Amino acid sequence: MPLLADLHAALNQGAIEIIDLTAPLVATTPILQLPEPFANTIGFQLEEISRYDDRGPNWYWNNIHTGEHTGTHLDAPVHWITGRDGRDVSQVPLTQLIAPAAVLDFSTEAAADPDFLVEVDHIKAWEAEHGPLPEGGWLLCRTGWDARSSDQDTFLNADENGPHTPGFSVDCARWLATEAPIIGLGVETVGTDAGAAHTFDPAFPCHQLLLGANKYGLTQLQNLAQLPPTGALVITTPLPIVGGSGSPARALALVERS
Ligand code: 23J
Ligand code: MN
Repeated sequence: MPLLADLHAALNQGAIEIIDLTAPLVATTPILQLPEPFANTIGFQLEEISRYDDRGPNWYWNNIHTGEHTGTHLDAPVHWITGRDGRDVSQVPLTQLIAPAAVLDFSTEAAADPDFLVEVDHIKAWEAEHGPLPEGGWLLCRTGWDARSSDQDTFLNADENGPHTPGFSVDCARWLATEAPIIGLGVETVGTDAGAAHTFDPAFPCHQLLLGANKYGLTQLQNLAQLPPTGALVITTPLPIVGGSGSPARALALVERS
């Protein structure tokens, strides 16, 4: 079967384009800021071991310091108490690491209202136009928030009442967890939940309900604007951290160009 040779030729000829959905990992990569009394993740940092110097004359290398949930990353079911008996990040089936995506665009709504919440009806309206959400695939939600990802303050968009970033209503999170055929939810924001989701009932419903349904989160995605509403194939590569609750990941989308 010449399928892989055909794929390689299509990639080289540009008939299939590779879109990088990953935010670069730098010390200024935004990280979630939970309020007191909760503990927070560390950001990304390089610690130089040697750089063609006394410590190693012919070689350059670093230790990396990072949280599991720093930058573009995958949330595994065990990240949340509702998924504590579910998969850790090393246990994600390989077939789910290559999966189709539906791409929904709420950038207009999020620009008008940073607290915009996707409702079930928004998704049903999208399905009426584009067909059902992909079985075994991702729902990727574009909000335009990737344009803010180089600056922690505008990315988190917090005031005295907490962060203001778009997300999903409790009903929508429940529907995505229990009714939709998806394996997970991908977003451009710091987490799958809205900035105000600490005030929802239940709090952080995307985490609570989707991870509890053995589904995944994929966060801080970029370049979703370059994807078609249907037909993209997403390759996600979390590190196989045994027992890990998540991992930074390279996320790539394959898109057919005609
Ligand atoms: C821990 C607690 C709350 C949240 C999160 C983590 C995340 O967003 C995450 O990266 O999983 S909202
Ligand atoms: Mn996370």
